[in-house]
Amino acid sequence: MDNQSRQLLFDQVKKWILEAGGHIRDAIDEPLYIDTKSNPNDLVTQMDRNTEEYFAKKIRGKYPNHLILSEEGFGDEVESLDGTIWIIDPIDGTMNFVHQKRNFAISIGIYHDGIGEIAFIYNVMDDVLYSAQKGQGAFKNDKRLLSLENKVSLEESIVVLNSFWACENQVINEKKIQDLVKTVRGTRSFGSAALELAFVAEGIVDGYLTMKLAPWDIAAGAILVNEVGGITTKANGDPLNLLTNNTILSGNKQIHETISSQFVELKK
Ligand code: 2AM
Ligand code: CA
Ligand code: CA
Ligand code: CA
Repeated sequence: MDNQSRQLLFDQVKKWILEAGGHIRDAIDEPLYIDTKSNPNDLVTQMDRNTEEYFAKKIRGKYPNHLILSEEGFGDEVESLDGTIWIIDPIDGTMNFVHQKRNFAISIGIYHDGIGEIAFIYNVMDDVLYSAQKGQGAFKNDKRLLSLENKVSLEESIVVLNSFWACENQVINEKKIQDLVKTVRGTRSFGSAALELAFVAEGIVDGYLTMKLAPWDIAAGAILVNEVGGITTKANGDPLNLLTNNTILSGNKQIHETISSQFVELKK
């Protein structure tokens, strides 16, 4: 994608995401209709669906050749990363949205032939917009984010980790995760993968390890982290596959290398 096309697209996405966020803020105290999906804790509301439908209509109206890969069913059956693909999570952190009415985000990553071109993560209630364009750095509102410092030791780092993975589980050796918890300065869990990746890019946490995320959870965040010199891969260091679920390890390069080589032992 050339710089001018990317900039035009970027400006359009920015307008739409701010508008969609405004709609959510305006309706934040209206009654929610909450359904469950794969299990009783897997929530979805009319706001998730309405927001995704808003983007799908706008995109199909203006960019009929683009494809949409999204969570709530308004997107396309995307089977390859060829062409221009919008990877959208209309509300990332639905549990936070329902229980806290804050700490959730709209996440949009735009990929062209598999290359991350544009990223937006919008913390709706705080009105904080993280954004990036390929090769041009990352921003928090109008402020450019600094390059990640690679010399932070694990002992002085804060790592985002859901405590679930330190409990007995089928996916990762929990003893090693317990070692990680004991080694780092602190752990955090914010309940929105998109915001957690944005926090890695902002440098307010140093790493993020989790075992199951969908493409729309990570598409924008991986671009943001990349633009500040960090790295996002599967937990074992393999490249991400944006067409399937992934395990995730993100952070500055040093923390990434230390965690993946010393603390990640997958069970299968
Ligand atoms: P969501 O709110 O859009 O569903 C919560 O720790 C994070 O994990 C959120 O980003 C949440 O996204 C995501 N998440 C929740 N359930 C998931 C699942 N079954 N697969 C992948 N990601 C999930
Ligand atoms: Ca969900
Ligand atoms: Ca999500
Ligand atoms: Ca979602």
